[in-house]
Amino acid sequence: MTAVEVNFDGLVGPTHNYAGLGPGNLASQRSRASVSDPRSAALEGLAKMRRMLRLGVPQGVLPPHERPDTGALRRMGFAGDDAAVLADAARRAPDVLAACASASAMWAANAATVRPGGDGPDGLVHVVPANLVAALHRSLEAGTTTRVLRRLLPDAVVHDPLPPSTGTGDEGAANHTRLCAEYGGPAVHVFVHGIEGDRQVTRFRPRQTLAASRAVARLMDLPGQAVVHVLQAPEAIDAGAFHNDVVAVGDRDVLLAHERAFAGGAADVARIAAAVEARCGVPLRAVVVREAEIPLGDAVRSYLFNSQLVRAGDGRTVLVAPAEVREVRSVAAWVAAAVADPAIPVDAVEVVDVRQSMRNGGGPACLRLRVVLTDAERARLASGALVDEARLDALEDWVRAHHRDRLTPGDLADPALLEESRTALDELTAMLGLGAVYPFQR
Ligand code: SUG
Repeated sequence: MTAVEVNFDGLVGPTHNYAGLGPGNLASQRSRASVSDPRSAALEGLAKMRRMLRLGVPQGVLPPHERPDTGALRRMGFAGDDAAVLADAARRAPDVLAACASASAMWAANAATVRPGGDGPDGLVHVVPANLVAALHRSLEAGTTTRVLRRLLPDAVVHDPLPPSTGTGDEGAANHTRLCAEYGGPAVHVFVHGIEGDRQVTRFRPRQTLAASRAVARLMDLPGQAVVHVLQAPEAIDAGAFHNDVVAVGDRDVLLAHERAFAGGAADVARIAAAVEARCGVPLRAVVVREAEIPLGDAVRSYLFNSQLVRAGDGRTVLVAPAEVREVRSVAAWVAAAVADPAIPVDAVEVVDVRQSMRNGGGPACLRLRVVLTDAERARLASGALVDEARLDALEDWVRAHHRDRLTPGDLADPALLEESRTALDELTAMLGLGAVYPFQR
């Protein structure tokens, strides 16, 4: 069956800010309390989408969530009208307000894990929205994400998120890679987790649990031979790889990973390769980057492995990398050599500037959710879900009309920001043909 991979990017919301909220996320910690620029953040995201479109990769969008989440603030004891809730939270619990104001739904790789229709017996696309229980600000995303995905993909089976508990922490596609010969053919799903049971050996608390990965694979009704579970290397988590997509990326039969990404090292890569060969009938083209070439710290600082590895419309394999790869010497050297090296299956590298997102630990790959769809499935998407150049122009206008170019932590309590945000989202849901998805619209 022919199918293509559609990238759905999270649109950056009007409250994009730096609150140091990401557990184990070094960039987010470093940026804490600095001034953000939501308008540039959103425009950078749209510019990246335009680059993808021009590469011939179908592109969709996911809307931001309603923030600050006054419903969540009320559930945590702040009362009165919206302005009173915001003011009281700012005074008594600024960290809680920051969590409820985060625009973190922009990192769509954490929205869900997706199984293409062809990968299971019922022939339907399956989606498991992530519960994101590792941090308050992200756990607030699950409900709206589930509603949005149900609207967006009316024919898909969109499951409920896994029950929320520390033992079932699920961070979505950031820890999942689907490998195959062709998008529409048989595939192997690689699920990467940071912790098995409750024996934590890392300094930073791992976010994805084996129990969650197993549950997601079960919900997706994947045959045993199509699933490989891999444990993250503890040193990768402690170096800042809070999600596996900070140290590994795959596309079709290509896997690009740092040698210190997986606990089992070469043995894990061999297990993945054996599964791909058996199930997909092709050898895995694995590119394992050695510590001697790129030290783990440089990999995390540059987010090289958080590049999007995509099949361009002309068939080339393109690595869409963050601009920071040029700024870290070992990485810049590797990238320059990679394109010329016939042993590395990357035909071109395109550099994109997503600095506003990067300062919160979100690179190009964090901003997108990959959904493999057939033509028929694509035709059934919500009307405005896919973008073309004209729609991107309209979304840029929308950003310029609604997003501020400067936001400080103190601004999060401004009732005008909440109003601006709601006005923006109301307009956006109409543009995307999503109907009412936010609490303030119901
Ligand atoms: O969960 N940052 C996000 C970044 C997510 C990146 N996604 C992937 N790797 N796929 C996180 O840590 C920071 C928000 C703040 O600090 O204000 C944050 O949540």
